[in-house]
Amino acid sequence: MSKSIRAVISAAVLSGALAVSALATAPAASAAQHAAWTPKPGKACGTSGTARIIQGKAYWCVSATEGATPRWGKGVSTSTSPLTIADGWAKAADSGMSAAFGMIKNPTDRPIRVVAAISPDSTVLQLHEVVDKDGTMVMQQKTGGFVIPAKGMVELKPGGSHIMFMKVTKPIPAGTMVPITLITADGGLLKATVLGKVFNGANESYTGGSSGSSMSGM
Ligand SMILES: [Cu+2]
Repeated sequence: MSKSIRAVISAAVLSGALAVSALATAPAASAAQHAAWTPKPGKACGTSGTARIIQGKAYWCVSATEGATPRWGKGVSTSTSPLTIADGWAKAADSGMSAAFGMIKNPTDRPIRVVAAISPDSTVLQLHEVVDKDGTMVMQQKTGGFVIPAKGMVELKPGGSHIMFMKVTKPIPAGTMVPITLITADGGLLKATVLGKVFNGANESYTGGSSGSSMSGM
């Protein structure tokens, strides 16, 4: 998986067509470079789940329908989301994949849809669900993201919905706080930190990638 993501990123950077959230950790860029990274709405974006926040606008990359080529959406002006996350934590990991969990609460009287997430600790984050496929529990991208009901909540937990760190770029030791930002469909940003924790279990396979990667110990 890491190899294929790296290949996608390299191709993307070479073509100048798009950018990736890994750039959050890149050195400061010139104005010209910055402009070149601005996602183009409708353009293919490589890895679904890639998201960026540029000059007050949030952009995210998703497939319109299952299996379709993921493309950048139009930028949405950002604001502070009324959502909150309680008991947030992430599986401690040095590299590879990891996942974050917690209780996302919506205090408002309208449903709010979480569509993407970013973290400086992973190049791409995806919103995953776990489903039963022919008797095997597998995880896959949640089409449309997580809808948090009005005055309600959604629990992200091992064996269920979670925020997938597709490629950990900075080790997540147990006991440290991991920054993560959730992005909602209306541009709301929920900036949070979640606690790195040792966790073993929920060994679903991952079927969402072209490389057919799997991870254990999620
Ligand atoms: Cu997952």
